[in-house]
Amino acid sequence: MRTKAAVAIEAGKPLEVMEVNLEGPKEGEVLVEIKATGICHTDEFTLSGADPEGLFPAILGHEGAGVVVEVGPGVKSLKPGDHVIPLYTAECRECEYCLNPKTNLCQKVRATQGQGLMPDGTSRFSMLDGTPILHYMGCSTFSNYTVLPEISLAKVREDAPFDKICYIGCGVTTGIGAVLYTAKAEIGCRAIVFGLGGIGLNVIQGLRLAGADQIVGVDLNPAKVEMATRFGMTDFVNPKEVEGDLVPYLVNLTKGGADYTFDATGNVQVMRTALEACHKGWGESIIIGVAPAGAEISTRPFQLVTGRSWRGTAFGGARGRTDVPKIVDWYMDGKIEIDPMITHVLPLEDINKGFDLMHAGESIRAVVQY
Ligand code: NAD
Ligand code: 022
Ligand code: ZN
Ligand code: ZN
Repeated sequence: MRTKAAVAIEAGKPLEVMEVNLEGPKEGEVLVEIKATGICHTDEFTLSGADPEGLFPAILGHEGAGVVVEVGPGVKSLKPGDHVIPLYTAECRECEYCLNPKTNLCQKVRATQGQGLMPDGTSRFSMLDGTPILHYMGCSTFSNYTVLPEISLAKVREDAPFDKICYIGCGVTTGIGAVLYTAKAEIGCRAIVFGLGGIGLNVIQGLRLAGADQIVGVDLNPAKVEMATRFGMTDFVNPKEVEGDLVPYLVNLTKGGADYTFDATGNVQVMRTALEACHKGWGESIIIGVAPAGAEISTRPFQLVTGRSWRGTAFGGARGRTDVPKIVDWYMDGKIEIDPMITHVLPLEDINKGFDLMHAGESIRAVVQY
């Protein structure tokens, strides 16, 4: 078939909206009509050329929601008409990783996904002249129709609006999951969230859900205060307005250090501050932000010897097929909010404007509606 898609032709160039060829689903694969897709940081990271593993030409996009159109041979868990959210972290439920409760990093399709290919080692997308186009993070949601492995789709309820739940495909689940699945934060805890963007705001609402007593937000941009307060932030700190070292200031504010800190900036200096602002003896710091290629973190080992832990999370530690449908329910039940964070809605033709808005820090989340 043919479908309209925004294609990343090469690094550093805007996406080009065009018709492309899409082959039908093979063994274990599913054809999905994408109804809405969010524009997230890593799409821009890849398009800009900063990602050393970035491949071209490719159809980017890893945050979306849509409807199953056709299932390939052997597909048992989905049927045409089912509503789904694509998963850049699959859940096969049978690999060594899926069987270990300590991780969500299913490895079943990891190798081919990283090469921009389907599990059989080929691509379903091509240019009208036949040039192959690569998949991206197993999702390629910047296409009106896309093909994914069955294990890379979460089936969700049919009354949930696509233009909102697409955000659960990355930002919402990453932020809330980091609190509930990775940190397993307890009622009454104190926490600090560094970076109040599309991820940090969801960490804040995850902490509110967990029953945290104190939720300190840290950001260089005071324009983030209003939204963060709405989502549950109790104290705001602008590092530019703190005289002297930020660590003792935060330790004092949290009465000895935070039980949990979260980096949602991707800045390695911030990651160090986040670790050191943890409480002696038990504080845990969780890295969510993806740092530039080759970056390194450092601290004095004494910080760890004295009982602080440094951890990280991918996709909030969520097991997509199991946890994403629950998060959609939480949204529909009013336990979490999404609507105020979707600051812009655009047609596919304007997708590059969405990247500009993100770059300028003007959007929390821009969503493309097909
Ligand atoms: P964003 O740009 O919307 O937000 C980042 C925020 O950090 C901004 O508000 C900015 O003002 C603030 N900031 C920047 N430098 C700062 C500093 N030195 N001190 C304090 N605040 C600072 O980005 P986002 O969409 O929220 O994503 C945040 C990070 O999370 C990115 O690195 C992204 O790649 C990563 N991410 C990771 C995962 C995962 O699974 N681990 C998933 C999604 C996103
Ligand atoms: C999503 N991310 C950033 C913004 N939006 C993001 C980027 C990378 C990861 C998670 C979220 C990530 C963390 C750890 C890994 N990845 C490796 C997991 C593994 O090796 O099993 C990651 C993922 C997918 C891909 C690359 C890196 C990919 O498909 N190319 C989950
Ligand atoms: Zn993302
Ligand atoms: Zn698995």
